[in-house]
Amino acid sequence: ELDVPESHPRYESLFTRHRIEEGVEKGITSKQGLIAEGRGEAFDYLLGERTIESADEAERVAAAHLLLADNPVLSVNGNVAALVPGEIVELAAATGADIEVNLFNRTDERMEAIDDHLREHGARNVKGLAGDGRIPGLDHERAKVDADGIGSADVVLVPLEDGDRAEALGEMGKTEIVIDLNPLSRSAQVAAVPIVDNVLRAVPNITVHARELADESDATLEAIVDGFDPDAALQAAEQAIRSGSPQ
Ligand code: PTJ
Repeated sequence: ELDVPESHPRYESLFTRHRIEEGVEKGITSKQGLIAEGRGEAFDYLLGERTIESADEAERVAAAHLLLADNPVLSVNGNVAALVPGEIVELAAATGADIEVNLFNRTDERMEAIDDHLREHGARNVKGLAGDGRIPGLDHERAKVDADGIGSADVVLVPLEDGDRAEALGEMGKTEIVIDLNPLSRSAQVAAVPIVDNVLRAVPNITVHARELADESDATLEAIVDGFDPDAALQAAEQAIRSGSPQ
Protein backbone atom coordinates (compact mmCIF):
# COMPACT_ATOMS: atom_id res chain seq x y z
CA GLU A 1 0.00 0.00 0.00
CA LEU A 2 0.96 3.62 -0.42
CA ASP A 3 3.24 4.76 2.39
CA VAL A 4 2.37 8.46 2.40
CA PRO A 5 0.14 10.29 4.93
CA GLU A 6 -3.18 11.56 3.59
CA SER A 7 -2.19 15.07 4.68
CA HIS A 8 0.68 15.07 2.17
CA PRO A 9 0.05 17.95 -0.29
CA ARG A 10 0.48 15.62 -3.26
CA TYR A 11 -1.35 12.66 -1.70
CA GLU A 12 -3.98 12.36 -4.38
CA SER A 13 -1.53 12.46 -7.23
CA LEU A 14 0.79 9.94 -5.55
CA PHE A 15 -2.19 7.70 -4.78
CA THR A 16 -3.30 7.87 -8.41
CA ARG A 17 0.15 7.01 -9.71
CA HIS A 18 0.34 4.09 -7.32
CA ARG A 19 -3.01 2.73 -8.52
CA ILE A 20 -1.98 3.02 -12.16
CA GLU A 21 1.34 1.26 -11.46
CA GLU A 22 -0.57 -1.52 -9.72
CA GLY A 23 -2.91 -1.67 -12.69
CA VAL A 24 0.03 -2.27 -15.02
CA GLU A 25 1.41 -4.96 -12.71
CA LYS A 26 -1.96 -6.74 -12.66
CA GLY A 27 -2.29 -6.64 -16.44
CA ILE A 28 -5.22 -4.21 -16.32
CA THR A 29 -3.63 -0.96 -17.45
CA SER A 30 -1.52 -0.58 -20.61
CA LYS A 31 1.93 1.02 -20.65
CA GLN A 32 0.39 3.80 -22.67
CA GLY A 33 -1.94 4.24 -19.74
CA LEU A 34 1.05 5.33 -17.66
CA ILE A 35 1.82 8.04 -20.20
CA ALA A 36 -1.82 9.11 -20.32
CA GLU A 37 -1.78 9.37 -16.52
CA GLY A 38 1.26 11.66 -16.60
CA ARG A 39 -0.46 13.90 -19.09
CA GLY A 40 -3.61 14.02 -17.01
CA GLU A 41 -1.66 14.82 -13.87
CA ALA A 42 -0.10 17.89 -15.45
CA PHE A 43 -3.52 19.28 -16.35
CA ASP A 44 -4.88 18.42 -12.92
CA TYR A 45 -2.03 20.32 -11.30
CA LEU A 46 -2.88 23.37 -13.40
CA LEU A 47 -6.55 23.08 -12.41
CA GLY A 48 -5.56 23.08 -8.74
CA GLU A 49 -6.52 19.39 -8.34
CA ARG A 50 -10.13 20.32 -7.62
CA THR A 51 -13.50 20.02 -9.28
CA ILE A 52 -14.10 23.43 -10.80
CA GLU A 53 -17.65 24.80 -10.81
CA SER A 54 -18.23 24.23 -14.53
CA ALA A 55 -17.13 20.58 -14.15
CA ASP A 56 -19.54 20.08 -11.25
CA GLU A 57 -22.32 21.44 -13.47
CA ALA A 58 -21.27 19.11 -16.31
CA GLU A 59 -21.31 16.19 -13.85
CA ARG A 60 -24.90 17.06 -12.90
CA VAL A 61 -25.85 17.24 -16.58
CA ALA A 62 -24.16 13.86 -17.15
CA ALA A 63 -26.27 12.40 -14.34
CA ALA A 64 -29.45 13.80 -15.92
CA HIS A 65 -28.51 12.31 -19.33
CA LEU A 66 -27.82 8.89 -17.80
CA LEU A 67 -31.13 8.92 -15.90
CA LEU A 68 -33.09 9.93 -19.03
CA ALA A 69 -31.39 7.38 -21.31
CA ASP A 70 -33.03 4.17 -22.53
CA ASN A 71 -29.74 2.27 -22.84
CA PRO A 72 -26.96 4.07 -20.97
CA VAL A 73 -23.50 2.45 -20.99
CA LEU A 74 -20.39 3.25 -18.94
CA SER A 75 -17.27 2.44 -20.94
CA VAL A 76 -14.28 1.20 -18.94
CA ASN A 77 -10.65 1.14 -20.13
CA GLY A 78 -7.42 0.15 -18.39
CA ASN A 79 -6.98 3.47 -16.60
CA VAL A 80 -10.57 3.73 -15.41
CA ALA A 81 -10.51 0.11 -14.16
CA ALA A 82 -7.37 0.81 -12.13
CA LEU A 83 -8.54 4.13 -10.69
CA VAL A 84 -12.29 3.85 -10.02
CA PRO A 85 -13.56 0.24 -10.31
CA GLY A 86 -15.93 0.36 -7.32
CA GLU A 87 -17.07 3.88 -8.15
CA ILE A 88 -18.07 2.78 -11.68
CA VAL A 89 -20.12 -0.07 -10.21
CA GLU A 90 -21.88 2.42 -7.90
CA LEU A 91 -22.60 4.83 -10.75
CA ALA A 92 -24.04 1.98 -12.82
CA ALA A 93 -26.34 1.05 -9.93
CA ALA A 94 -27.43 4.66 -9.37
CA THR A 95 -28.34 5.21 -13.03
CA GLY A 96 -29.33 1.76 -14.30
CA ALA A 97 -26.45 1.82 -16.78
CA ASP A 98 -24.55 -1.15 -18.17
CA ILE A 99 -20.78 -1.43 -17.82
CA GLU A 100 -18.73 -2.33 -20.89
CA VAL A 101 -15.00 -2.93 -21.13
CA ASN A 102 -13.86 -1.04 -24.21
CA LEU A 103 -10.13 -0.86 -24.89
CA PHE A 104 -8.00 1.26 -27.17
CA ASN A 105 -5.35 -1.47 -27.22
CA ARG A 106 -7.62 -4.50 -27.10
CA THR A 107 -6.13 -7.86 -26.06
CA ASP A 108 -8.07 -10.86 -24.74
CA GLU A 109 -5.83 -11.01 -21.64
CA ARG A 110 -6.51 -7.42 -20.65
CA MET A 111 -10.26 -7.69 -21.45
CA GLU A 112 -10.48 -10.66 -19.08
CA ALA A 113 -8.30 -9.11 -16.36
CA ILE A 114 -10.51 -6.01 -16.32
CA ASP A 115 -13.69 -8.08 -16.38
CA ASP A 116 -12.44 -10.03 -13.32
CA HIS A 117 -11.32 -6.85 -11.55
CA LEU A 118 -14.73 -5.20 -12.02
CA ARG A 119 -16.50 -8.32 -10.75
CA GLU A 120 -14.24 -8.29 -7.67
CA HIS A 121 -15.56 -4.77 -7.11
CA GLY A 122 -19.19 -5.87 -7.25
CA ALA A 123 -20.07 -5.70 -10.95
CA ARG A 124 -22.41 -8.50 -11.98
CA ASN A 125 -22.96 -8.12 -15.66
CA VAL A 126 -19.94 -6.77 -17.53
CA LYS A 127 -20.18 -6.37 -21.30
CA GLY A 128 -17.44 -6.09 -23.89
CA LEU A 129 -16.12 -9.61 -24.21
CA ALA A 130 -18.59 -10.55 -26.97
CA GLY A 131 -17.24 -7.86 -29.30
CA ASP A 132 -20.00 -8.65 -31.81
CA GLY A 133 -20.72 -5.05 -32.84
CA ARG A 134 -18.66 -2.49 -34.74
CA ILE A 135 -18.17 1.28 -34.67
CA PRO A 136 -18.16 2.34 -38.35
CA GLY A 137 -15.06 4.12 -39.64
CA LEU A 138 -12.46 2.59 -37.30
CA ASP A 139 -9.97 -0.20 -37.96
CA HIS A 140 -10.88 -3.70 -36.82
CA GLU A 141 -9.71 -3.98 -33.18
CA ARG A 142 -10.53 -0.38 -32.27
CA ALA A 143 -14.02 -0.75 -33.74
CA LYS A 144 -15.14 -3.69 -31.58
CA VAL A 145 -18.01 -3.17 -29.15
CA ASP A 146 -20.90 -5.29 -27.91
CA ALA A 147 -23.92 -5.07 -30.20
CA ASP A 148 -26.29 -4.96 -27.20
CA GLY A 149 -23.94 -2.66 -25.22
CA ILE A 150 -22.23 0.40 -26.70
CA GLY A 151 -23.52 -0.73 -30.11
CA SER A 152 -27.12 0.04 -29.15
CA ALA A 153 -26.56 2.61 -26.40
CA ASP A 154 -28.16 6.05 -26.68
CA VAL A 155 -25.96 7.63 -23.99
CA VAL A 156 -22.34 6.58 -23.35
CA LEU A 157 -19.94 7.74 -20.69
CA VAL A 158 -16.44 7.42 -22.15
CA PRO A 159 -13.84 8.55 -19.65
CA LEU A 160 -10.38 9.10 -21.19
CA GLU A 161 -11.44 8.15 -24.70
CA ASP A 162 -9.14 8.47 -27.67
CA GLY A 163 -10.15 11.21 -30.14
CA ASP A 164 -10.90 9.02 -33.18
CA ARG A 165 -13.25 6.78 -31.28
CA ALA A 166 -14.93 9.68 -29.53
CA GLU A 167 -15.59 11.23 -32.92
CA ALA A 168 -16.82 7.96 -34.46
CA LEU A 169 -19.21 7.32 -31.56
CA GLY A 170 -20.60 10.83 -31.92
CA GLU A 171 -21.18 10.18 -35.63
CA MET A 172 -23.25 7.12 -34.68
CA GLY A 173 -25.66 9.59 -33.08
CA LYS A 174 -24.88 8.68 -29.49
CA THR A 175 -24.88 11.27 -26.74
CA GLU A 176 -21.33 11.22 -25.48
CA ILE A 177 -20.20 12.19 -22.02
CA VAL A 178 -16.39 12.47 -21.92
CA ILE A 179 -14.23 12.87 -18.83
CA ASP A 180 -10.85 14.33 -19.78
CA LEU A 181 -8.56 16.67 -17.87
CA ASN A 182 -7.38 18.25 -21.12
CA PRO A 183 -10.05 20.70 -22.35
CA LEU A 184 -8.25 20.92 -25.72
CA SER A 185 -8.36 17.18 -26.43
CA ARG A 186 -10.44 16.13 -29.40
CA SER A 187 -12.56 13.83 -27.23
CA ALA A 188 -13.53 16.73 -24.97
CA GLN A 189 -14.21 18.92 -28.00
CA VAL A 190 -16.59 16.46 -29.69
CA ALA A 191 -18.50 15.48 -26.52
CA ALA A 192 -22.09 16.54 -25.89
CA VAL A 193 -21.00 16.79 -22.26
CA PRO A 194 -17.27 17.40 -21.71
CA ILE A 195 -16.24 16.98 -18.07
CA VAL A 196 -12.84 18.54 -17.40
CA ASP A 197 -12.04 16.82 -14.11
CA ASN A 198 -10.09 13.86 -12.76
CA VAL A 199 -12.02 10.56 -13.12
CA LEU A 200 -11.23 10.03 -9.44
CA ARG A 201 -13.43 12.99 -8.53
CA ALA A 202 -15.80 13.01 -11.51
CA VAL A 203 -17.23 9.49 -11.33
CA PRO A 204 -18.27 9.61 -7.63
CA ASN A 205 -19.64 13.13 -8.10
CA ILE A 206 -21.85 12.05 -11.03
CA THR A 207 -23.21 9.37 -8.67
CA VAL A 208 -23.95 11.97 -5.98
CA HIS A 209 -25.88 14.04 -8.54
CA ALA A 210 -27.69 10.97 -9.90
CA ARG A 211 -28.91 10.09 -6.40
CA GLU A 212 -30.06 13.68 -5.85
CA LEU A 213 -31.90 13.75 -9.19
CA ALA A 214 -33.33 10.23 -8.99
CA ASP A 215 -36.90 11.32 -8.21
CA GLU A 216 -37.08 14.30 -10.56
CA SER A 217 -39.48 14.28 -13.49
CA ASP A 218 -38.27 13.80 -17.05
CA ALA A 219 -39.23 17.41 -17.74
CA THR A 220 -36.89 18.63 -14.98
CA LEU A 221 -34.07 16.40 -16.19
CA GLU A 222 -34.61 17.56 -19.78
CA ALA A 223 -34.43 21.18 -18.66
CA ILE A 224 -31.07 20.46 -16.97
CA VAL A 225 -29.76 18.81 -20.15
CA ASP A 226 -31.07 21.59 -22.44
CA GLY A 227 -29.55 24.35 -20.33
CA PHE A 228 -26.02 23.02 -20.81
CA ASP A 229 -23.53 24.64 -23.19
CA PRO A 230 -20.51 22.39 -23.89
CA ASP A 231 -18.44 25.19 -25.44
CA ALA A 232 -18.95 27.38 -22.40
CA ALA A 233 -17.86 24.49 -20.15
CA LEU A 234 -14.67 23.99 -22.17
CA GLN A 235 -13.95 27.70 -22.12
CA ALA A 236 -14.47 27.89 -18.37
CA ALA A 237 -12.01 25.01 -17.89
CA GLU A 238 -9.40 26.60 -20.12
CA GLN A 239 -9.86 29.88 -18.26
CA ALA A 240 -9.40 28.11 -14.91
CA ILE A 241 -6.16 26.57 -16.18
CA ARG A 242 -4.83 29.88 -17.49
CA SER A 243 -5.68 31.92 -14.43
CA GLY A 244 -5.71 29.10 -11.87
CA SER A 245 -4.14 28.66 -8.49
CA PRO A 246 -1.98 25.54 -8.53
CA GLN A 247 -0.95 24.46 -5.06
O1 PTJ B 1 -6.78 0.81 -21.65
P1 PTJ B 1 -6.81 1.26 -23.08
O2 PTJ B 1 -6.10 0.30 -24.01
O3 PTJ B 1 -8.20 1.53 -23.56
O4 PTJ B 1 -6.00 2.66 -23.20
C1 PTJ B 1 -6.39 3.78 -22.44
C2 PTJ B 1 -5.55 5.05 -22.78
C3 PTJ B 1 -5.94 6.13 -21.80
C4 PTJ B 1 -4.08 4.71 -22.67
C5 PTJ B 1 -5.87 5.46 -24.24
O5 PTJ B 1 -7.24 5.69 -24.38
C6 PTJ B 1 -5.08 6.67 -24.67
O6 PTJ B 1 -3.98 6.57 -25.23
O7 PTJ B 1 -5.61 7.84 -24.36
P2 PTJ B 1 -4.89 9.25 -24.66
O8 PTJ B 1 -5.07 9.60 -26.09
O9 PTJ B 1 -3.53 9.27 -24.06
O10 PTJ B 1 -5.79 10.26 -23.86
C7 PTJ B 1 -5.91 10.21 -22.47
C8 PTJ B 1 -6.51 11.55 -22.01
O11 PTJ B 1 -6.97 11.36 -20.69
C9 PTJ B 1 -5.50 12.71 -21.96
O12 PTJ B 1 -6.09 13.86 -22.54
C10 PTJ B 1 -5.27 12.94 -20.45
O13 PTJ B 1 -5.09 14.31 -20.17
C11 PTJ B 1 -6.54 12.42 -19.84
N1 PTJ B 1 -6.38 11.85 -18.50
C12 PTJ B 1 -5.36 11.09 -18.02
N2 PTJ B 1 -5.58 10.72 -16.75
C13 PTJ B 1 -6.78 11.23 -16.40
C14 PTJ B 1 -7.31 11.96 -17.52
N3 PTJ B 1 -8.49 12.57 -17.48
C15 PTJ B 1 -9.19 12.48 -16.33
N4 PTJ B 1 -8.76 11.82 -15.23
C16 PTJ B 1 -7.57 11.18 -15.21
N5 PTJ B 1 -7.16 10.53 -14.13
